[in-house]
Amino acid sequence: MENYYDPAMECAPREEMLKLQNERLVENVQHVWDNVPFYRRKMEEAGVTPEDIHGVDDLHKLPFLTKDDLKEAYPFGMLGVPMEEAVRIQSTSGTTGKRVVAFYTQDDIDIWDSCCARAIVAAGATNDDVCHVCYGYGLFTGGPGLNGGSHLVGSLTLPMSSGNTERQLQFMVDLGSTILCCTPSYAAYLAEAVNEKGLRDKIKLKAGIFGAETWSEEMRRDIEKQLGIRAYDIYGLTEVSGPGVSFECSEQTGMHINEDHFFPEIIDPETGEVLPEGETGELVFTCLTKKAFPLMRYRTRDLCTLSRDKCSCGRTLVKMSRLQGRTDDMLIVRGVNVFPSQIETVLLNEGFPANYQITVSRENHKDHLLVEVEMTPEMFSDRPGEISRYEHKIVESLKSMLGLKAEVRLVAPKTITRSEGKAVRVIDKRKI
Ligand code: DLL
Repeated sequence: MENYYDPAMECAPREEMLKLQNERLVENVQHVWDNVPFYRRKMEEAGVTPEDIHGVDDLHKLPFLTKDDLKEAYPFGMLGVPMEEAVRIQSTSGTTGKRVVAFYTQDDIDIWDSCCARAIVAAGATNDDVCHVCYGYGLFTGGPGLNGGSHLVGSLTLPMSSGNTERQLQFMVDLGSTILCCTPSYAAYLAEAVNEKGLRDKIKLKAGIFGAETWSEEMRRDIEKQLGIRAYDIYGLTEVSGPGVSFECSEQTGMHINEDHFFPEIIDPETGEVLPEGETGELVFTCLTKKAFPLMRYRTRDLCTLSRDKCSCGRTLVKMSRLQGRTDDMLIVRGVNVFPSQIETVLLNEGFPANYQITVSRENHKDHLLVEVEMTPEMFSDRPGEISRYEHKIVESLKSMLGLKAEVRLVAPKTITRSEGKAVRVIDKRKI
């Protein structure tokens, strides 16, 4: 609905936004100093007090927070309000060790919902739409975040959660879902099922809001084509609230950051030095308004670039590029840096679906990179000679993209396990 497109914030002149950010930062640093002993100690160790912070130009004086800090502070060490003011927790999707738990006041949730509402409106939705949310609900932020945003917009919200593809399709058809919210890998799976069951003419989808995992431009075009929709990227992380930290607009060239709430920096992950606009590095966020879990200079480990180039949608909010990977998902294979997203780009460019798995193992002290990729049903019916020709072609393309020889194995359609949430693309047996 109109009022969740907020031009006063989303299209503010740079000086006005900067003024607001400066005021909000000064206030939130004082809040953290007064209420979060864990971070106050870090500030004291760095020899900095709230009096040293007059605005975002002073941000570099503040110490970073890392995931390890949050694990150390688990569960209540970063809580910034008395327990009776906290109304919700959510938690990261990590599978090993202690999870990070993030706290929210009602105001924090209202801010988060409004950020998701901005994303939903930017994807073209109004209160006439039917918003089909099949991100997971529960501790994961995907379901609750988009659900809250959809309510604010006034769309009819279907809180489907993930899984049970039959039911997803039935509701999609019967209730006339128009906006699909899920991970891109689940969207690809649903698209496959829609076409197989001949439902393409029976669905009314017009847009998708897909995030929570890396996906390539090629995968976007593929999903768009298969479902006849526009597919928009959405980014966020539990520690900083959840989905809606940034979102794509009609231009589809990166995600506008809700920088009235979350101040971004890009740093060199090795040295911690702040990098100029346009350079690739690790994304760092400072929460300007959140009170229950007010993280300062949180290192996300996500790699991207920031841009203030004029956007055709009229928003002036800074844009982050599609994620180029994470500092911790980069594989080093025989000394060569490999991002799974590079492999995905090659596979989709060669006309394969985004159903693949990468396995790295070590044999006789030598790394071995295996890429298994599903064939389309048409390729599967080709002669065996054709199949090995496809394999050879991918080996060559990977070699020119990565400078590395990989083993490529084409497998039958539907043999790689489908994901309903975040896809598991990489198995690194060297770490097991
Ligand atoms: O994945 C929040 C979310 C839910 C975002 C639904 C978008 C949609 P976490 O489980 O805490 O939270 O995982 C956060 O997921 O640091 C990124 O590495 C990755 N990620 C999130 N969005 C994107 C995206 C949610 N659009 C981590 N593209 C982040 C690539 C993404 N990676």
